[in-house]
Amino acid sequence: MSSPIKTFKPLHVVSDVSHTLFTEEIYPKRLPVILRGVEIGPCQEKWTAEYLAEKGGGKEVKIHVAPTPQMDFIQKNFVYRSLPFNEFVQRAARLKQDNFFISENEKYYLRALGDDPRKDIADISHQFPELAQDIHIPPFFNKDRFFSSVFRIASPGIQLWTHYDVMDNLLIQVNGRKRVVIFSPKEADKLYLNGDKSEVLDIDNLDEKKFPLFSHTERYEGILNPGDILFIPALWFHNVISLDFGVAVNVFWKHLDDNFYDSKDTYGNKDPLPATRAMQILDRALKTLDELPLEYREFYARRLVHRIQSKALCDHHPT
Ligand SMILES: O=C(O)CCC(=O)C(=O)O
Repeated sequence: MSSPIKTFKPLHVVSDVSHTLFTEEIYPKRLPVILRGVEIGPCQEKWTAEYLAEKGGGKEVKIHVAPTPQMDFIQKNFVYRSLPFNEFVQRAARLKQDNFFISENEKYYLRALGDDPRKDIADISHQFPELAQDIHIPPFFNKDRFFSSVFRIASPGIQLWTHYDVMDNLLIQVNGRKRVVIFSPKEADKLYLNGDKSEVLDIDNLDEKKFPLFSHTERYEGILNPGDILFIPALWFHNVISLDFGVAVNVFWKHLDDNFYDSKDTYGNKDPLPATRAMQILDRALKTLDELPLEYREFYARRLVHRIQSKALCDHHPT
Protein backbone atom coordinates (compact mmCIF):
# COMPACT_ATOMS: atom_id res chain seq x y z
CA MET A 1 0.00 0.00 0.00
CA SER A 2 1.37 3.43 -0.84
CA SER A 3 0.41 6.66 0.87
CA PRO A 4 1.13 10.23 -0.22
CA ILE A 5 3.53 12.23 1.95
CA LYS A 6 2.18 15.68 2.72
CA THR A 7 4.21 17.14 5.55
CA PHE A 8 7.55 18.84 5.22
CA LYS A 9 9.47 21.78 6.59
CA PRO A 10 10.27 24.52 4.07
CA LEU A 11 13.95 24.91 3.30
CA HIS A 12 15.36 28.09 4.76
CA VAL A 13 15.79 30.85 2.12
CA VAL A 14 18.25 33.72 2.58
CA SER A 15 18.32 36.68 0.18
CA ASP A 16 21.21 38.86 -0.96
CA VAL A 17 23.88 36.63 0.48
CA SER A 18 27.29 38.29 0.63
CA HIS A 19 30.63 36.55 1.13
CA THR A 20 30.68 37.64 4.78
CA LEU A 21 27.13 36.48 5.46
CA PHE A 22 27.84 33.07 3.94
CA THR A 23 31.22 32.40 5.49
CA GLU A 24 30.51 33.85 8.94
CA GLU A 25 26.83 33.11 9.54
CA ILE A 26 25.52 30.44 7.16
CA TYR A 27 28.41 28.04 6.57
CA PRO A 28 29.36 27.42 10.22
CA LYS A 29 25.81 26.22 10.99
CA ARG A 30 26.18 23.45 8.38
CA LEU A 31 22.49 23.40 7.48
CA PRO A 32 21.05 23.39 3.95
CA VAL A 33 19.94 26.82 2.75
CA ILE A 34 18.62 28.29 -0.49
CA LEU A 35 20.73 31.35 -1.29
CA ARG A 36 18.88 33.90 -3.37
CA GLY A 37 20.17 36.97 -5.18
CA VAL A 38 23.80 35.89 -5.49
CA GLU A 39 25.60 37.13 -8.61
CA ILE A 40 26.21 34.13 -10.90
CA GLY A 41 27.13 35.97 -14.11
CA PRO A 42 25.58 36.15 -17.60
CA CYS A 43 24.83 32.38 -17.77
CA GLN A 44 21.30 33.01 -16.53
CA GLU A 45 20.38 35.04 -19.61
CA LYS A 46 22.66 33.26 -22.06
CA TRP A 47 22.28 29.55 -21.37
CA THR A 48 19.41 28.57 -23.63
CA ALA A 49 19.56 25.10 -25.18
CA GLU A 50 20.56 26.66 -28.53
CA TYR A 51 23.40 28.69 -27.00
CA LEU A 52 24.70 25.73 -24.94
CA ALA A 53 24.65 23.54 -28.04
CA GLU A 54 26.54 26.13 -30.08
CA LYS A 55 29.21 27.02 -27.49
CA GLY A 56 29.48 23.62 -25.80
CA GLY A 57 30.35 21.91 -29.10
CA GLY A 58 30.32 18.25 -30.06
CA LYS A 59 32.35 16.75 -27.21
CA GLU A 60 30.99 13.29 -26.30
CA VAL A 61 29.21 13.14 -22.95
CA LYS A 62 27.96 10.09 -21.08
CA ILE A 63 24.32 10.47 -20.10
CA HIS A 64 21.58 8.60 -18.26
CA VAL A 65 18.63 7.77 -20.53
CA ALA A 66 15.43 6.68 -18.76
CA PRO A 67 12.06 5.55 -20.13
CA THR A 68 10.20 7.21 -17.22
CA PRO A 69 10.89 10.35 -15.17
CA GLN A 70 11.82 8.41 -12.03
CA MET A 71 15.27 6.89 -12.37
CA ASP A 72 15.53 3.59 -10.54
CA PHE A 73 19.06 2.49 -9.60
CA ILE A 74 17.79 -0.81 -8.13
CA GLN A 75 15.89 -2.11 -11.18
CA LYS A 76 18.32 -0.13 -13.43
CA ASN A 77 15.49 1.25 -15.54
CA PHE A 78 17.93 3.61 -17.26
CA VAL A 79 20.84 3.05 -19.60
CA TYR A 80 24.10 4.92 -20.06
CA ARG A 81 24.64 6.24 -23.56
CA SER A 82 27.01 8.71 -25.21
CA LEU A 83 25.98 11.67 -27.32
CA PRO A 84 27.75 14.78 -28.59
CA PHE A 85 27.06 17.52 -26.01
CA ASN A 86 25.24 19.73 -28.55
CA GLU A 87 22.92 16.89 -29.61
CA PHE A 88 22.30 15.89 -25.98
CA VAL A 89 21.31 19.43 -24.91
CA GLN A 90 18.82 19.77 -27.73
CA ARG A 91 17.25 16.41 -26.92
CA ALA A 92 17.04 17.20 -23.18
CA ALA A 93 15.19 20.43 -23.94
CA ARG A 94 12.52 18.55 -25.98
CA LEU A 95 9.61 16.54 -24.64
CA LYS A 96 9.43 14.12 -27.58
CA GLN A 97 12.28 12.70 -29.62
CA ASP A 98 12.53 11.82 -33.32
CA ASN A 99 15.81 10.00 -32.68
CA PHE A 100 15.81 7.99 -29.48
CA PHE A 101 17.47 5.07 -27.66
CA ILE A 102 14.45 3.61 -25.82
CA SER A 103 11.30 5.50 -26.71
CA GLU A 104 10.14 8.86 -28.02
CA ASN A 105 9.31 9.98 -24.45
CA GLU A 106 12.70 9.09 -22.97
CA LYS A 107 14.30 11.43 -20.42
CA TYR A 108 17.92 12.50 -20.21
CA TYR A 109 20.24 13.39 -17.36
CA LEU A 110 23.84 14.54 -17.51
CA ARG A 111 26.17 14.46 -14.53
CA ALA A 112 29.33 15.64 -16.26
CA LEU A 113 32.56 13.72 -15.64
CA GLY A 114 36.22 14.47 -16.23
CA ASP A 115 37.72 13.81 -19.70
CA ASP A 116 39.02 10.45 -18.54
CA PRO A 117 36.77 9.68 -15.53
CA ARG A 118 39.34 7.23 -14.12
CA LYS A 119 41.93 10.00 -13.83
CA ASP A 120 40.25 13.37 -14.29
CA ILE A 121 37.89 15.31 -12.08
CA ALA A 122 34.93 17.17 -13.62
CA ASP A 123 35.76 20.84 -14.01
CA ILE A 124 33.68 22.93 -16.39
CA SER A 125 36.55 25.35 -16.96
CA HIS A 126 38.56 22.45 -18.47
CA GLN A 127 35.77 20.55 -20.24
CA PHE A 128 33.65 23.52 -21.36
CA PRO A 129 36.01 26.55 -21.24
CA GLU A 130 33.83 28.82 -23.35
CA LEU A 131 30.69 28.19 -21.27
CA ALA A 132 32.65 28.42 -18.03
CA GLN A 133 33.34 32.09 -18.80
CA ASP A 134 29.59 32.82 -18.45
CA ILE A 135 29.24 31.54 -14.90
CA HIS A 136 30.55 33.25 -11.82
CA ILE A 137 31.07 30.72 -9.05
CA PRO A 138 30.55 32.56 -5.77
CA PRO A 139 33.86 32.68 -3.86
CA PHE A 140 32.30 31.21 -0.72
CA PHE A 141 35.16 28.81 0.06
CA ASN A 142 38.95 28.89 -0.20
CA LYS A 143 40.22 28.11 -3.69
CA ASP A 144 42.57 25.43 -2.38
CA ARG A 145 39.56 23.48 -1.06
CA PHE A 146 37.92 23.26 -4.54
CA PHE A 147 37.25 19.72 -5.74
CA SER A 148 35.03 19.79 -8.86
CA SER A 149 32.48 21.72 -10.88
CA VAL A 150 29.83 19.56 -12.49
CA PHE A 151 27.29 20.25 -15.22
CA ARG A 152 23.83 18.83 -14.33
CA ILE A 153 21.53 19.06 -17.32
CA ALA A 154 18.14 17.40 -17.19
CA SER A 155 14.97 16.76 -19.17
CA PRO A 156 11.76 18.17 -17.69
CA GLY A 157 10.39 15.86 -15.01
CA ILE A 158 13.41 13.68 -14.39
CA GLN A 159 14.03 12.67 -10.78
CA LEU A 160 17.38 11.82 -9.25
CA TRP A 161 17.31 9.39 -6.31
CA THR A 162 18.02 10.45 -2.74
CA HIS A 163 21.74 10.30 -1.99
CA TYR A 164 24.46 12.01 0.00
CA ASP A 165 27.83 13.39 -1.07
CA VAL A 166 30.91 13.56 1.10
CA MET A 167 31.90 17.11 0.15
CA ASP A 168 30.27 20.47 0.70
CA ASN A 169 28.26 21.58 -2.28
CA LEU A 170 26.81 24.68 -3.91
CA LEU A 171 24.14 23.65 -6.41
CA ILE A 172 23.79 26.63 -8.75
CA GLN A 173 20.46 26.41 -10.60
CA VAL A 174 21.02 28.42 -13.76
CA ASN A 175 17.88 27.64 -15.76
CA GLY A 176 14.62 25.85 -15.05
CA ARG A 177 12.99 25.16 -11.69
CA LYS A 178 13.84 22.22 -9.49
CA ARG A 179 12.10 20.68 -6.50
CA VAL A 180 14.56 19.64 -3.84
CA VAL A 181 13.90 17.41 -0.86
CA ILE A 182 16.53 17.18 1.86
CA PHE A 183 17.04 14.89 4.84
CA SER A 184 19.48 15.36 7.68
CA PRO A 185 22.39 12.88 8.13
CA LYS A 186 20.66 12.01 11.43
CA GLU A 187 17.89 10.34 9.41
CA ALA A 188 20.29 7.83 7.83
CA ASP A 189 18.81 4.87 9.72
CA LYS A 190 15.30 5.55 8.30
CA LEU A 191 16.32 5.96 4.67
CA TYR A 192 17.03 2.31 3.75
CA LEU A 193 20.50 3.05 2.41
CA ASN A 194 22.24 1.08 -0.27
CA GLY A 195 25.72 2.66 -0.28
CA ASP A 196 25.27 6.40 -0.70
CA LYS A 197 21.69 6.06 -2.08
CA SER A 198 18.28 5.52 -0.51
CA GLU A 199 16.26 2.56 -1.77
CA VAL A 200 13.08 4.61 -1.26
CA LEU A 201 12.63 5.84 -4.82
CA ASP A 202 9.10 7.18 -4.66
CA ILE A 203 9.48 9.60 -1.78
CA ASP A 204 6.06 11.17 -2.44
CA ASN A 205 3.94 7.99 -2.41
CA LEU A 206 5.44 5.81 0.23
CA ASP A 207 5.36 2.03 0.17
CA GLU A 208 4.81 1.80 3.93
CA LYS A 209 4.96 -1.96 4.05
CA LYS A 210 8.42 -2.03 2.54
CA PHE A 211 9.76 1.15 4.17
CA PRO A 212 7.87 1.64 7.46
CA LEU A 213 10.52 3.91 9.04
CA PHE A 214 10.67 6.36 6.15
CA SER A 215 7.43 8.12 7.13
CA HIS A 216 9.12 9.14 10.42
CA THR A 217 11.83 11.14 8.68
CA GLU A 218 11.97 14.89 8.98
CA ARG A 219 11.82 16.22 5.45
CA TYR A 220 12.87 19.65 4.17
CA GLU A 221 11.55 20.81 0.85
CA GLY A 222 11.95 23.81 -1.46
CA ILE A 223 11.82 24.99 -5.05
CA LEU A 224 14.96 26.30 -6.69
CA ASN A 225 14.20 29.05 -9.17
CA PRO A 226 16.64 30.11 -11.90
CA GLY A 227 19.51 31.93 -10.21
CA ASP A 228 19.04 30.24 -6.82
CA ILE A 229 21.87 28.36 -5.16
CA LEU A 230 21.33 25.51 -2.74
CA PHE A 231 24.03 24.99 -0.14
CA ILE A 232 24.12 21.26 0.65
CA PRO A 233 26.57 20.47 3.45
CA ALA A 234 28.42 17.14 3.18
CA LEU A 235 26.34 14.10 4.28
CA TRP A 236 22.93 15.79 3.88
CA PHE A 237 20.68 13.62 1.69
CA HIS A 238 19.06 15.22 -1.34
CA ASN A 239 16.51 14.21 -3.97
CA VAL A 240 15.78 16.44 -6.96
CA ILE A 241 13.08 16.69 -9.59
CA SER A 242 13.70 18.98 -12.56
CA LEU A 243 10.36 20.66 -13.10
CA ASP A 244 11.54 22.16 -16.41
CA PHE A 245 14.45 21.60 -18.77
CA GLY A 246 17.15 22.31 -16.22
CA VAL A 247 20.72 23.53 -16.38
CA ALA A 248 22.73 23.61 -13.18
CA VAL A 249 26.35 23.58 -12.15
CA ASN A 250 27.32 22.24 -8.79
CA VAL A 251 30.60 22.91 -7.09
CA PHE A 252 32.03 20.51 -4.55
CA TRP A 253 34.72 21.51 -2.10
CA LYS A 254 36.52 19.73 0.70
CA HIS A 255 35.26 20.34 4.20
CA LEU A 256 37.86 18.08 5.81
CA ASP A 257 41.64 18.04 5.42
CA ASP A 258 42.95 16.44 2.22
CA ASN A 259 44.15 13.30 3.99
CA PHE A 260 40.56 12.26 4.86
CA TYR A 261 39.69 11.77 1.18
CA ASP A 262 40.65 8.95 -1.16
CA SER A 263 43.10 10.58 -3.60
CA LYS A 264 41.95 8.21 -6.39
CA ASP A 265 38.30 9.23 -6.05
CA THR A 266 37.71 11.36 -9.17
CA TYR A 267 33.94 11.30 -8.68
CA GLY A 268 34.08 12.69 -5.16
CA ASN A 269 31.59 10.32 -3.56
CA LYS A 270 33.76 7.86 -1.65
CA ASP A 271 33.33 7.92 2.11
CA PRO A 272 36.16 9.50 4.11
CA LEU A 273 38.98 7.00 4.62
CA PRO A 274 38.46 6.45 8.39
CA ALA A 275 34.73 5.79 7.74
CA THR A 276 35.59 3.22 5.06
CA ARG A 277 38.05 1.52 7.40
CA ALA A 278 35.49 1.48 10.24
CA MET A 279 32.88 -0.14 7.92
CA GLN A 280 35.40 -2.81 6.90
CA ILE A 281 36.23 -3.52 10.54
CA LEU A 282 32.51 -3.79 11.33
CA ASP A 283 32.04 -6.25 8.44
CA ARG A 284 34.83 -8.37 9.96
CA ALA A 285 33.25 -8.10 13.42
CA LEU A 286 29.90 -9.28 12.04
CA LYS A 287 31.54 -12.20 10.29
CA THR A 288 33.29 -13.10 13.53
CA LEU A 289 30.00 -13.01 15.47
CA ASP A 290 28.61 -15.50 12.95
CA GLU A 291 30.92 -18.11 14.52
CA LEU A 292 28.69 -18.08 17.62
CA PRO A 293 25.34 -19.86 18.09
CA LEU A 294 22.31 -17.52 17.70
CA GLU A 295 21.68 -16.91 21.42
CA TYR A 296 25.27 -15.76 21.96
CA ARG A 297 25.52 -13.89 18.66
CA GLU A 298 22.48 -11.79 19.57
CA PHE A 299 23.75 -11.09 23.06
CA TYR A 300 27.14 -9.84 21.83
CA ALA A 301 25.55 -7.96 18.93
CA ARG A 302 23.43 -6.04 21.48
CA ARG A 303 26.56 -5.23 23.47
CA LEU A 304 28.29 -3.95 20.33
CA VAL A 305 25.27 -1.76 19.42
CA HIS A 306 25.26 -0.36 22.96
CA ARG A 307 28.98 0.44 22.77
CA ILE A 308 28.57 2.20 19.42
CA GLN A 309 25.58 4.17 20.71
CA SER A 310 27.22 5.27 23.93
CA LYS A 311 30.70 5.96 22.54
CA ALA A 312 30.13 7.35 19.04
CA LEU A 313 26.75 9.16 19.05
CA CYS A 314 26.55 12.52 20.84
CA ASP A 315 22.74 12.56 20.76
CA HIS A 316 22.49 9.28 22.68
CA HIS A 317 21.16 9.78 26.20
CA PRO A 318 21.59 6.60 28.25
CA THR A 319 18.51 5.91 30.36
O1 LIG B 1 20.55 19.07 -9.43
C1 LIG B 1 20.78 17.91 -9.73
O2 LIG B 1 20.46 17.45 -10.83
C2 LIG B 1 21.44 16.99 -8.75
C3 LIG B 1 22.19 17.73 -7.72
C4 LIG B 1 23.07 16.86 -6.91
O3 LIG B 1 22.84 15.69 -6.72
C5 LIG B 1 24.22 17.45 -6.30
O4 LIG B 1 24.45 18.66 -6.48
O5 LIG B 1 24.95 16.74 -5.59
